[in-house]
Amino acid sequence: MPYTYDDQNVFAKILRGEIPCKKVKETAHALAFHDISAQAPHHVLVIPKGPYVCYDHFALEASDAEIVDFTRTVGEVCRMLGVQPGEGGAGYRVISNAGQDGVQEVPHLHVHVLGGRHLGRMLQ
Ligand code: IU
Repeated sequence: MPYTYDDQNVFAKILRGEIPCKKVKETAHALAFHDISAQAPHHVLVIPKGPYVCYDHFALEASDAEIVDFTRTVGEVCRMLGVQPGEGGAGYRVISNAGQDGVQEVPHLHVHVLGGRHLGRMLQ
């Protein structure tokens, strides 16, 4: 087990219902909610319900059912927000920060879904 999961992190508390969130969607294995400090008109976080620290932890140790559910939830959130390109939306960005160099603030895997404005180039 390469990672130690801290079950006192804020997203663990949200999952346990100890802290409220503005829920967008909930499935068997995932929860999507609005980021409290939105960086774009649409800024939703999608987290798995299981105790995964970051993307590689989840991708390599979660069950197929968790991975499929989580991945589909990210896609469904994009469509719920109406940001999918070519179908009325104008696009989006999905980001997952990991560890110190990735500047990860909360040690529970989350992907940011950002949209609703031109997001600029991130990689040159
Ligand atoms: P990061 O990828 O770990 O750097 O980002 C964590 C995000 O979690 C950040 O955008 C915060 O605004 C967001 N967040 C939140 O939505 N609710 C909280 O209670 C806390 C952080 I603490």
